[in-house]
Amino acid sequence: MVAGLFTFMNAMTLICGTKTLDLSRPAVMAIVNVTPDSFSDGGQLYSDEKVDLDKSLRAVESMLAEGADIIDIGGESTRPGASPVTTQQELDRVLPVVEAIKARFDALISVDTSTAEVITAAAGAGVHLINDVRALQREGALEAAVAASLPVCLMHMQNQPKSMQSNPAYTDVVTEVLDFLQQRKQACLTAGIASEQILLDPGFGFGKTLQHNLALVAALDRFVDTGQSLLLGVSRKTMIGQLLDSNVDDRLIGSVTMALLMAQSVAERRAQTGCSSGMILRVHDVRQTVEALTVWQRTMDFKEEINNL
Ligand code: 8Y7
Repeated sequence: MVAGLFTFMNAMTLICGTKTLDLSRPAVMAIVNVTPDSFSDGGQLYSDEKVDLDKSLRAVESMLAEGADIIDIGGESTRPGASPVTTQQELDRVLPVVEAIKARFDALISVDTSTAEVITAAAGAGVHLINDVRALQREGALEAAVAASLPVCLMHMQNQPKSMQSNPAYTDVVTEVLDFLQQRKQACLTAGIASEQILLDPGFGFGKTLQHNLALVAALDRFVDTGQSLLLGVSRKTMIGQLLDSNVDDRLIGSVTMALLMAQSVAERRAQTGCSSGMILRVHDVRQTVEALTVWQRTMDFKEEINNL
């Protein structure tokens, strides 16, 4: 087969413990917040101040049916201004949901956490990927991730959730975010995590103004050129709201459009450079994102086919 513009040169596979994730095409990570206070879906999976397992399982079931490749379970809200949770609270929120999903579905699960104990317990319960908005900087987190032998996503955040949106400032946002991610990647390599197991994420909205976020979207080529697989999340975020002047419930089309645009620019850069790494899009609206990606991919595949005739 001739590799054309929109197929990656060497289809890549992420080894996720007992499962593998095909990253030759953009993968969709579905957001499942088991928090009472997340910004767009907080409390939806809560009843009587506790995680509602039945509701959570129904949400996961639909997301899988809609084509989610990964289920991302988070027990700490990182929305701007959110208060920290204790390790015990996080464990109590996350573990029962992970265990229930494992018992019922054959899903690829990621855990959204920065806490060493949660990484270790979640890995013990059989999760497949670690998604850390603090890039494994917390005490013991890197060691716990190494011991778990799972892929890790390192995300950039300026400051902490409580204060990050008060006055984000950079001299050169793209270079600073890239430098940080390279430095955290190096720490992971030194600790013994393989390069192919490290995903990088610019962290849209985490200590960033609209201008900063748009500068990062415009510079995706430079993130692709790191050779690492990328995880990108803009779903329902404030940046979409700012572009549309819309509330969190009216950001669906904007979020899907931005996701598709990022998928397109990453794919194009990869085709130009022959880079084989993958991309994961982290979203709330699985069905709509999968539909958009499918239409795009099918069209690009057709174009490639006729160009190869
Ligand atoms: C991201 C994330 C959130 C993101 C990665 C939200 C946990 C806020 N955003 N993880 N988490 N990347 N890797 O809007 O952009 O969902 S929480």
